[in-house]
Amino acid sequence: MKRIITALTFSALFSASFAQEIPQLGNVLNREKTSLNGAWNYIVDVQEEGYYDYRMNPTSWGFFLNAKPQRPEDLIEYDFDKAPQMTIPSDWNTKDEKLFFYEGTVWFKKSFNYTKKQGKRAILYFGAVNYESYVYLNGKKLGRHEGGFTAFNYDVTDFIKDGENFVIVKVDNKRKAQNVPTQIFDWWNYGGITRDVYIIETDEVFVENYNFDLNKANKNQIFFSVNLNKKTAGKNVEISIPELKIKQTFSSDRNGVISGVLNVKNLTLWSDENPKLYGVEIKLGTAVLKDEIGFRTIETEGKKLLLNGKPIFLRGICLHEEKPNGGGRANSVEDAKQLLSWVKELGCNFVRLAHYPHNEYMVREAERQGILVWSEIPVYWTIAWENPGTLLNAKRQLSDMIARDQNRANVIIWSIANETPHGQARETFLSQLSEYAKSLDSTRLISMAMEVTSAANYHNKLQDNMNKYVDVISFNQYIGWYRDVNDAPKMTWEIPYNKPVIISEFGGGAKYGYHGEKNQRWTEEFQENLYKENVAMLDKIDGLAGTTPWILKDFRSPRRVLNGIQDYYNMKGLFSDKGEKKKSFYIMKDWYEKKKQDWR
Ligand code: GCB
Repeated sequence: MKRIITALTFSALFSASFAQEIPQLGNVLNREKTSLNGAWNYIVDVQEEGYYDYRMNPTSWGFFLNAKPQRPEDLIEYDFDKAPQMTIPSDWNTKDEKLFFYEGTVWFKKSFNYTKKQGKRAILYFGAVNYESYVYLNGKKLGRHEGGFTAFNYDVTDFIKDGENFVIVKVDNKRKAQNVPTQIFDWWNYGGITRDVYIIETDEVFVENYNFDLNKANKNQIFFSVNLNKKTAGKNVEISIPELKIKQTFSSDRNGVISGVLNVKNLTLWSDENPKLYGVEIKLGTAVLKDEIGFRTIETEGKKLLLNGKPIFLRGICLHEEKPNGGGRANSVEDAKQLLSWVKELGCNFVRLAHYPHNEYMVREAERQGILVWSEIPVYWTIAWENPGTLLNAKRQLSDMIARDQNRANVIIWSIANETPHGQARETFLSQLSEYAKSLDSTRLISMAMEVTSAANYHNKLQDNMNKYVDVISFNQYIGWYRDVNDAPKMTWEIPYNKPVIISEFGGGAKYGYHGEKNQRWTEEFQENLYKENVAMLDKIDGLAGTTPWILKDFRSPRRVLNGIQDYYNMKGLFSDKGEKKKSFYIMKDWYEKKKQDWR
């Protein structure tokens, strides 16, 4: 059984001075809540004037005070209510054309009416804010959060009022060397409040998070664990799974934890072919938290990957969290459905959600559709390996990612890094991350996208000291793009570890509708040929358990500046940004069709 994941320890360590930050609540989508999505006013603050002014005149100036002139002669040089509005959640880059390339500070304000409810706690929740945020309620600081793709929440019961309230968030997406990710990365640094904002209403004692796991050794047993927000003994929690005729009451221990085993019969296991979910209800007092949970096992055996004890081949694809058609950051069921419809057309049963945790809609929709998930934290390329704060930050992002998705049956791999240059400091850092991930969740597999470093005489040998810290060996290779495509047929591969192998990236760029000879860069024919050569080569890799080519659709990146071809898009998509299929799509689709037949 694994430990239930709450981010408590890390919240405490990481932002010790802000007492109101509480562990991330699980299953936020199904809780009683008021949405703060919608129109927010915003002020672009290139020079951090919002702070500077506060230092000059702390009684009235800091932007977070939302001050208004009291007398005609009062000087206040900002006014949120006269500032433009932006729909939240979103990213400022695609919502305001003046901010397309902007990386810096923007202040956001939302006023809202609230009626306090007797005996209820109010928790202010942010699904994600990229990258650093300072949050204030009615002029009082709640806390600071770092990391652009994970959720955080504050208990605001003592800060919220009856009647009008205002939340102000200072968002800063400037790149910094010690950040996770660091300064250089190959995707758009979409800034803003990019996921949902809610006030969640709970009882005084409430279920903070929970997990349910199938016992690997006995598929008639489900382990479960429920965490209350308070260390209170003797609280009764009723667990029901009506379809399995389970309805049992358990009592909390003195740590406010309820754990046990549910005995079940004739369980239908969740799989890519039959994504069966069971309605689960967790009742504490009159509060009922509902979820839909699937039960399955995921393990390795030598070079095999076993889902529910049976070998599986992962027919995957990488994707970024980006709306189709230049629309910026994705964050809705509709976005998820659109992107996953392309994934399905390709014949996939697996997605690598690169290179950071994606929104909850995506993971849940994939789960409903029987699509397995690789979920990753943005430890990408060169990280400040020797900076203790960077490690703490990466660990926090890891525990928050796990805390949110620990009940999703489709998530089978936690990835701790992508393409990190070898060295002692990197290994010290990553081995700690891996051990930490295992200590939080022993039921899933750990991996990371490695690189092949030696390729002498067309012999590729993977050598990475991190091999012992992962359950699945994954690596990226770009033969045909960053290396000559004619090399592909000559290549031999040696992966000297007795673990399943996933090729976590391969591919090359093409502009949809641009045609020519197969040796002409950027044509669909070039990319098509690259895919043909690659799949033929991949078939020769011993222990190949899956592939996730790079990438589902073209996506925005500031690195990709070739005019007339890239225009700030990475063009390696099998689909264009508008969803047009390039020729390479059909190569991959056919190959996956064969894999599906072969692995039946
Ligand atoms: C990689 C990176 C990915 C890039 C890709 C590329 O190896 O992992 O983030 O976008 O290559 O297009 O070069």
